[in-house]
Amino acid sequence: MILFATSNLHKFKEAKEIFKRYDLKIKQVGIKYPELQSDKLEDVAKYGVEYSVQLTSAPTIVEDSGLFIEALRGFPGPYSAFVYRTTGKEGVLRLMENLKNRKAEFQSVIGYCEPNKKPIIFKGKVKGKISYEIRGKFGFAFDSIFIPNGMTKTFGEISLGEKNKFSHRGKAFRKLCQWLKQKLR
Ligand code: ITT
Repeated sequence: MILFATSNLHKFKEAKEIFKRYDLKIKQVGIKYPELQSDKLEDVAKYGVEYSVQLTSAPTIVEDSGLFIEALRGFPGPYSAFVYRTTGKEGVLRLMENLKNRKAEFQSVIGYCEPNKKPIIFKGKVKGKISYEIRGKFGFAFDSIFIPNGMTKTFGEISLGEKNKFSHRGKAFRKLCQWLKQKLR
């Protein structure tokens, strides 16, 4: 059993769907770990999981993620949760109103840590573009304005299972699950 320290139920549901495919168990714990002020998701994930594992005393993960928009030089990136809470996806679309370059990517970094061990990092990315309007009501946060490369639909227009096949989080969690399976052999 792995504990996932997160306050975001959407993240947890996506992770759980992948764990299930690997026949592994994951449980949400509502620890709110301090978020380091850093430009790097990896630093935030490492610090967060080292903090959380001390409270759980069991194998624990945290996941830090963000949306990086090329024309905005990577904004909102590590500040995605804050930007979503404040200006929301409408604010991001407004910032991009006259911009032709719509390239963006989602990144996910998982920090995994066992008690008294060093954290291990797993990463995933998905490239795509920012739509011109909000489309779809599935998913969460920026899903309805992000179109992954090779698709015409936004993440907001596809199911959780479909999103997991392409998404940053799907990729990072599959890496983690493969590694856990290897370890259990
Ligand atoms: P925890 O820290 O408690 O896990 P959180 O939502 O605050 O939850 P982050 O600090 O990692 O998590 O913030 C990531 C933000 O990036 C998230 O709140 C969304 O705004 C955005 N984001 C990340 N992955 C996303 C996805 O798959 N779809 C839509 N938006 C996403």
